[in-house]
Amino acid sequence: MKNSEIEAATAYIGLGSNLDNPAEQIKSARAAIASLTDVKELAFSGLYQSPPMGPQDQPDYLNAVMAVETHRPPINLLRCLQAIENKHGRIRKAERWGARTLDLDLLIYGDQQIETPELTVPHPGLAERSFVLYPLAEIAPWVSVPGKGNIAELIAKCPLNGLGRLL
Ligand code: A4P
Ligand code: MG
Repeated sequence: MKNSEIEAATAYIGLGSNLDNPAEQIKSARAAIASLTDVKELAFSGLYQSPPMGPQDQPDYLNAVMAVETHRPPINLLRCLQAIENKHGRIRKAERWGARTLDLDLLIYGDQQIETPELTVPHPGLAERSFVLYPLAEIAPWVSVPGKGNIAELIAKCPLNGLGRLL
C-alpha cells in the first residue's frame, strides 16, 4: 500500500535547537518537513526561548511546534524527522539532554497512543514541558493529548519555567 492511500492524520512536531544559529536551524527544518512527500504544513507557532532543561552549561533553546497533515505512518514520519536532524548536523552524544543543532520530536499523531522501543506517542515529556505546551496551544488550543487530557488543563498545571515568546 502506498503512503498516499493511507488515511490522513494530523500530527504535531516539536522543533528545538540551541546551537549554530537556532532560528535558522528551525526555519530550515520547517522547510524540509513541509517539502516531504505526503506531508503538508497546516500551522507553525511562533519561536519560544527557554533555559535548558537538563544540563545547565549549554545555551538557551529556541522551540516551535508545527502541525502537519500526513499520509505517512508514524514510524515512517519519525524516520524522516531523524534524517532531517542528521542533515542539520545533529550529533548524538552520550550526555542526556545535551546541546543540539536540531531536535525533532513527534509529539502527537492523530488520536494514537504508541509504545514501541523506537517510538512513544504522545511524546513522553510533552505534558510537563512549557516549551512544548505553549507553542502547541498557540496553534491548536482545542487539541486533546491522547491519554493526558486537553491542552488548557495541561498548561494550567505547567509553570512557564522562564519561557518567553520571541516577537
Ligand atoms: N523516540 C521515542 N519516541 C519519540 C518521539 N515521539 N519523537 C526515540 C522523537 N523520538 C522518539 O531521541 C532518542 C530516541 O527517542 C530516538 O532514538 C527515538 O527513536 P534522540 O532525539 O536521539 O535523543 P534526545 O532528543 O536527546 O532524547 P530525548 O530524551 O527524547 O530528549 P528530548 O525529550 O527530545 O529533550 N530544553 C529546552 N529548553 N528545550 C528543548 O527543546 N530538549 C531537550 C531534549 C533537552 N532540553 C531542552 C530541550
Ligand atoms: Mg528528541
